[in-house]
Amino acid sequence: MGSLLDKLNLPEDLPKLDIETLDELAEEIRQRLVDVVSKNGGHLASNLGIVELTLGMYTVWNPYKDRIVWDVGHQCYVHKILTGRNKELATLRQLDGISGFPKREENPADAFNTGHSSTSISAALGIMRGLGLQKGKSKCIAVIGDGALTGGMAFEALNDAARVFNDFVIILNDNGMSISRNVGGMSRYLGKIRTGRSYIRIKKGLKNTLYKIPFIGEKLVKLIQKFKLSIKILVIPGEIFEELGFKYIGPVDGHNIKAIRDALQKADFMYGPVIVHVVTKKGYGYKIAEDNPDKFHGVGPFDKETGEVYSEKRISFSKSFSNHLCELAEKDERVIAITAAMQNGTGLSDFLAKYPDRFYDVGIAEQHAITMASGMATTGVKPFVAMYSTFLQRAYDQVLHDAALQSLPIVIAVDRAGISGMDGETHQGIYDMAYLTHIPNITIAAPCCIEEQIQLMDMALEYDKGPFVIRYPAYDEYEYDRKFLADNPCIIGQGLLMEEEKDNYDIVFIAIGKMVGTALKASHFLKEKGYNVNVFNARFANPLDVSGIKDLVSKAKCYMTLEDGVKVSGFGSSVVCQMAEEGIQKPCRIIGFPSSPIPHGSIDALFKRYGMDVQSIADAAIDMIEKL
Ligand SMILES: Cc1ncc(C[n+]2csc(CCOP(=O)(O)OP(=O)(O)O)c2C)c(N)n1
Repeated sequence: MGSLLDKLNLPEDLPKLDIETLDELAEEIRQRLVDVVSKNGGHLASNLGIVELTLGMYTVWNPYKDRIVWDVGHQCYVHKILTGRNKELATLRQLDGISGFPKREENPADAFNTGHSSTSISAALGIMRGLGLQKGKSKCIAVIGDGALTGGMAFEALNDAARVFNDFVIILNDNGMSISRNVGGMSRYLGKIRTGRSYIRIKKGLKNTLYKIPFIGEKLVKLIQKFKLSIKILVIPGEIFEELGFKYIGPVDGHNIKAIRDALQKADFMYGPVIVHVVTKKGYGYKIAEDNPDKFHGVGPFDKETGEVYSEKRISFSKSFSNHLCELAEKDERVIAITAAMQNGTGLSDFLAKYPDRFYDVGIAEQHAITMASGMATTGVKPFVAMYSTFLQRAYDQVLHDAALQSLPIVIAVDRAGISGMDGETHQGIYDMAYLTHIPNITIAAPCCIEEQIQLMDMALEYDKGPFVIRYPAYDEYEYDRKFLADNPCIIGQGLLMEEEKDNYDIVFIAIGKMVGTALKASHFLKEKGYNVNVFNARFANPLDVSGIKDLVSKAKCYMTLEDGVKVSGFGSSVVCQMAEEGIQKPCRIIGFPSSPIPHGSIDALFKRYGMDVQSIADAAIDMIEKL
């Protein structure tokens, strides 16, 4: 471990250090980031890009006294190193280790928990208003990236923040990137400021054009120079923010600690809301990440010398989704792909390469994505919106109000459904079945494997009676009998009995999605112990195969539902509710996650901790049978 990080009392010593020492410290932090993330995985490029900015901030503000809210929070590793967690960084994202996101419960310097994008300005404004009421003296600061600034909440908060008079600072960390290249009008505007084009070109261009106007040209230029304000909006960097009501400082070189410190000191002295526009480079200082900022945005363990990621050999659901969507697009011109800033994660980069005119990245704007897709569906095109389960939470109302109530046939491909693992509670995709199942006119399917996913996509393309959701995790985990699945293709609202039909079962497992494989493994274990078991692959959470499940449960002493989502209001609750309505009263157990937050950790470790691994399920089943 580097000597400065060991020697210094952080963050208190930072304001006393000279620039040379701060630069040296920046270097040490970078090495530490690469060391830890290459072993544990995590958000590397964003953290490398924000080293100098974080150091500069803590020469001016104290994170224990002032309140700093990190948007998304994925770039908080430097903050963690500087607030007493350098040693613990080795446990980053591991079960019971430190989180990869700010956590109030972890350290008082973490002012607000984040994970989903575009919340920082709202949260910091709330803290400021709360402290203001209590006559607090802290500075409230939101640090937001240009990617996060594309989210609707950020615009709502900017609108509100523009009228405050207190000490409120927004630091805009502008690297031109979301996970991939950033998109949209605001991004284009920031790009012009970054490159100085808005000021120089427009000013020069305007002057030259005016001069060319016969007789009055010269007079006009003088007049405009006199009343400079009238053309200010066109020529001064950050003028949009100033017109909204903010003071604007920038653009500042985000890798020059002195320039950052000077700008932030200036912001510190100002009254009212201030935006400091800092220009950074994602991956800065580690060439491999600088050259591939999207690959190293969020990355698994890798070789730090070569940058080679120790990646999965299995084909992911995202990849098969993307491959098959390209096939569908080739056959059917109606197919459109939509992402909310997650083109790589959802596998849509391949689609973009092949069908750029039929691909839309709308920015970090899940709500807009769903409503825009709904609008498109009214015109007869077939939008496939690919979104992580956790981020679809943002668009609940849009799914209900804009798509479902009008029975609009959009397809929502819900990726990373279930436990997503090391990003922790803000990113677990365990709520979607619970918050979607009750929506009118909605179909919710969960393939157990890639073959089923492909069949469901074909079905969704032809379906025209409402939104069609296909939810799937990163990988399927079981070696299915592919021929058996092909011989028994998906039919809407019908499940599939996975093993030969018998009577008088000791227990039947009613499983959905990824849990079908787990149920089959548990069932094999039970069979070896002499129990009579079967597994039902529900395939659909809505509409539920009530008659199929009823038949099977009627032949069993007891049953167990299995889902990789929350128990309350989820798949199992629907099954139990339906069985009760059908007058079937059999002992049952719902296997799923509790509603308490599920922390970070590997997927396997979390399944084990919550009693959802094969052995725990088999044990619970035996316990249930033996108690009958
Ligand atoms: C609501 C929501 N949608 C998507 C994401 C996934 N996500 C995490 S970071 C990120 C890009 C953020 O870009 P920016 O704010 O510019 O930060 P940078 O990593 O470039 O520093 C995205 C899309 C998220 N965290 N929250």
